[in-house]
Amino acid sequence: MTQTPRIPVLVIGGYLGAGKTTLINNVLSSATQRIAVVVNDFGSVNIDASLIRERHNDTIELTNGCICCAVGESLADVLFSILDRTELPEVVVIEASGVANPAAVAAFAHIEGFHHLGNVVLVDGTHALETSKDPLVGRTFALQVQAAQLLAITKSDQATDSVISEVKSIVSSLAPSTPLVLTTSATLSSLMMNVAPHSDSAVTEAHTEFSTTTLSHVSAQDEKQLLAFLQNFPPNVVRAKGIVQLANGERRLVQKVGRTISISHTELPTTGLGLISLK
Ligand SMILES: Nc1nc2c(ncn2[C@@H]2O[C@H](COP(=O)(O)OP(=O)(O)O)[C@@H](O)[C@H]2O)c(=O)[nH]1
Ligand SMILES: [Mg+2]
Ligand SMILES: [Zn+2]
Repeated sequence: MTQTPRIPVLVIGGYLGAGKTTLINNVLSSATQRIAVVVNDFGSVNIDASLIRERHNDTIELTNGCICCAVGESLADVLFSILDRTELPEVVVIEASGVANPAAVAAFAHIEGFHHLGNVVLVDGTHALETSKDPLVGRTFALQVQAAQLLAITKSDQATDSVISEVKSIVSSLAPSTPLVLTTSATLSSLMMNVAPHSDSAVTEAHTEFSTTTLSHVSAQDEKQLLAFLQNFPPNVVRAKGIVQLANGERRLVQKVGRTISISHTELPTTGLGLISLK
């Protein structure tokens, strides 16, 4: 009988825009292990997979639905197909969707052939005060924090010390015994070593408070017009991302998290804009 491989699975969770893709990209740029990345996007525009794929071939995308509930079965299929490979990855990293309960995603990591290393849950230092108190999404946020074996507060470079300490106290009150680190651009290898042993409980619910939309034909004259367009989104649009063409043919990667907008050059093809809104 051949020995069954047990591939460690690390789940990266955290609310919309918390910095999951950024973290994974940072890790991949210095990783020495063979890592397979599975990226789940709640919206239909999965630029995360393209952003990761720019640096990393072994990237599998699961778009248009959340793996902790709606498209759960396809995550199982992806994991089974990884086991069929002749050369197995040494680690599987799953980027959960921003609305997912990481505990429910982690349940898949108990498929035979894998073992669950842990859930690293990112908390956006610049938005967590609002998100945690929001009547619609506060519970999603709390479930994510409580599912963590390791918590990381991101964007600490963009928030004041007093905001960060408030975020810390909210997070610690939700998960008093979970280790918490502060990052501007954490590396997963150092995070992984801090993931403690744990047990999982899977909670699966549909995320009825969120809806997704794709604006397929967004174009803008220039960056200024693009910025104005993004600033005018109604406040219930909590996340937007995509690649948009300007009149001069150049393309821009657009990221909007809450009120924070970033626009940067990209050579990737246009995707339109994927929006996630609160109903
Ligand atoms: N200033 C700052 N921005 C960050 C940090 N991490 C992520 N971001 C930005 O936050 C936005 C959302 O990041 P992304 O990784 O796509 O979040 P995800 O939706 O959780 O995957 C992007 O514009 C990132 O550049 C950080 O540590 N500091
Ligand atoms: Mg992402
Ligand atoms: Zn889900």
